[in-house]
Amino acid sequence: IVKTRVLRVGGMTCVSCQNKIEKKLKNTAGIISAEVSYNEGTANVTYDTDIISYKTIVGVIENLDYMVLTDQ
Ligand code: 9UX
Repeated sequence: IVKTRVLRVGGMTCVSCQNKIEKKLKNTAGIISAEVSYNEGTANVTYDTDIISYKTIVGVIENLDYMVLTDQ
């Protein structure tokens, strides 16, 4: 099953943060597409639930030292 979720990400303080998170998400198995916005403070992630869980995606972002505040 393919799902898309929008996560609210805290801790991005410049556009390089956005690119760093986006690159990591795109290189993560099971994530089909990822768009991170520094301006919006969001990560829009489309993923295959057979391969990766939502919790694992949250963990990928947190391991880069950003916070997932809520999802919308
Ligand atoms: Mo910008 Mo983000 O100088 O980790 S890259 S703060």
